[in-house]
Amino acid sequence: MYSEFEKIQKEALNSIDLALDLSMLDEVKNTYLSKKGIVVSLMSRLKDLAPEDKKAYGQGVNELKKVIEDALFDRQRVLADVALNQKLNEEKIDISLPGKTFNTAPMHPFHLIKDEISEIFLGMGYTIAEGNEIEEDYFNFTLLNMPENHPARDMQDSFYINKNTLLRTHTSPVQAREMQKHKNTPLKIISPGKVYRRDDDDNTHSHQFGQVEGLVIAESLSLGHLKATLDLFVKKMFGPKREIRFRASYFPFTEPSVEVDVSCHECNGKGCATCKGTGWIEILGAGMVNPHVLEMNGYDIQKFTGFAFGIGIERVAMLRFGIDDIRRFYQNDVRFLDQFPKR
Ligand code: FA5
Repeated sequence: MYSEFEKIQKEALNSIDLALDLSMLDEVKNTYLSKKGIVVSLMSRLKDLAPEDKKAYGQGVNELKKVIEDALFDRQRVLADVALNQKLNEEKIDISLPGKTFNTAPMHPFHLIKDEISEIFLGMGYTIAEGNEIEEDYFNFTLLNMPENHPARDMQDSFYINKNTLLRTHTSPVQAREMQKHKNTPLKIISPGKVYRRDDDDNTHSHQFGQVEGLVIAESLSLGHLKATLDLFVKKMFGPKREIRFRASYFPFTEPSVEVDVSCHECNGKGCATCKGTGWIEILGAGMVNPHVLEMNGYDIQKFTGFAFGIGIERVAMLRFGIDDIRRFYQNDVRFLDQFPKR
């Protein structure tokens, strides 16, 4: 009888050794240890044995069962390791391969210069105020001293959405909005953004362009403060060599008003097609805030004075990069755009 156990044990251990994967090992387990397996059928013979033989027989079957279980357990661990390693090998990622490169677009010169202008003024302690591209007539004109039928509206007459709403013609309505918001307290803001107006479309004019508005309100400001601020801006933007000039001008919302020109990059001031023979390119309008505008927007003119400016973003970019035609900003020609740095 015990030699039968030995034979079964030998066969079982041999089958376990020969199992090459977990499913083969499962089959071996079923053969010996399942409900219909060899070990259970050996145990079922117990009831037919003589009482004095039962103990030794039972022990023999249990030992056989234990040996098979242990061997199955050991082999199961080995085969599980083999399976895991095989899986890891199959799924191996070769991290030495070069990564995928994505073609990123260069920065658009409009945004390069808009950011650079902003940086210069942030460095002087200005903060950025947001404005609306769709603006009320009241803020775009009336609160800036251009009531209905004022002739100065003609210079910027624009794209109306309805009688009282238009695409803003300049960033100056931000002045009125900020003054209304901060009533009668000092202000030092810039506001970059897009503006739209009915205008010639030529080398230096577009019906859509960008401006950076600036507004400072404090006690005892003078034209000298404005001049020093713009002089510093121009030197930081173009370097000390390019010449600038202040030209007396007129805006209903500033008094006195000036226009600032920079010597033409194409001809160095001699006169060419780009500067229409003048040798200069206008980059911004500015002036001392008209006291009437301060008053209309809630400021005490006995206490406060202000200066303001509106810088043309494309004009500055044209001078900085030597761009001959403003229309290039809006033609999306990659040969033009690819010349600018990536970020
Ligand atoms: C204004 O728009 C005033 N709001 C500026 C201002 C602000 C004056 C605060 C006083 C105080 P002007 O129309 O001149 O002014 O435009 C300002 C700048 O925008 C110009 O100097 C020029 O650089 C740019 N610009 C004007 N029109 C065009 C155009 N059609 N295409 C491209 N740039 C333009």
